[in-house]
Amino acid sequence: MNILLINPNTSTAMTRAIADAAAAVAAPGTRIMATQASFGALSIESYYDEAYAAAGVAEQMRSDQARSADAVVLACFGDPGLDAARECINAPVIGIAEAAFHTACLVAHRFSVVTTLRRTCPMAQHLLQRYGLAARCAGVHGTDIPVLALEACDEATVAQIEAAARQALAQDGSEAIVLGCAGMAPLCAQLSARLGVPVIDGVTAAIKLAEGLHALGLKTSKLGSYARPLPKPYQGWASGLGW
Ligand code: 5HY
Repeated sequence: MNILLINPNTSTAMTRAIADAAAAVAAPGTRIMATQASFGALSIESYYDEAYAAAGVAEQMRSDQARSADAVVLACFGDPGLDAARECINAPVIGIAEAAFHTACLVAHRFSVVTTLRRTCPMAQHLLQRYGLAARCAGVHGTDIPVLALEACDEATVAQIEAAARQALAQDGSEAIVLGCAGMAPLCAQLSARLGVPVIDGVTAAIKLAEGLHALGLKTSKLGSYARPLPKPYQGWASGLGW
């Protein structure tokens, strides 16, 4: 199967790291095609960044790669543009936050989220409410590690995330950790070994969920909310992006 992996930010280095993490868990017959938004923020750390990221995802969903993919994974923890992306194709579209939350629910009674800037914590809390999983999340914790600082993956950063995760497990009484940034994907195995609890990274969780949906022959329902966008003129810089 072919999975299109879209990094909604415009960091080529992060796209490469995310693609490597995805390829490391992909089944032998799974081909990962990695791409990123053609415009927008180098890292997504605010509602403003996210607004353009959603548009960047929507633009990528018009590509031939998206149209021919057996599944699409959106590799940003805010799941920007997820609903719009599901309207564009029949194949499943999976956001890494939704994938991580559901996966954590399968291995723990309650989980905690450890993410980047504290200001992004409400975004994760909003997603938990939207996905109906708020009761299974015991807490969302920021580390104030900037997204792009994760590209270095240095020991100090790993130790800071580990410490935040230990504090979350103790404070929340949770039993698993969800990593709240696609850029943390390369740290997942190392953190799980250090913490001794399940640590879930949304990128790899989404890849395996996509493979499962494909194996089951499941595609996005087009009965209503995810039907194709309605054809209409688009004006200004978005002219040509209409359906
Ligand atoms: C992400 N931002 O996964 C999110 C993480 C965050 O550029 N890639 C980003 O902090 O919301």
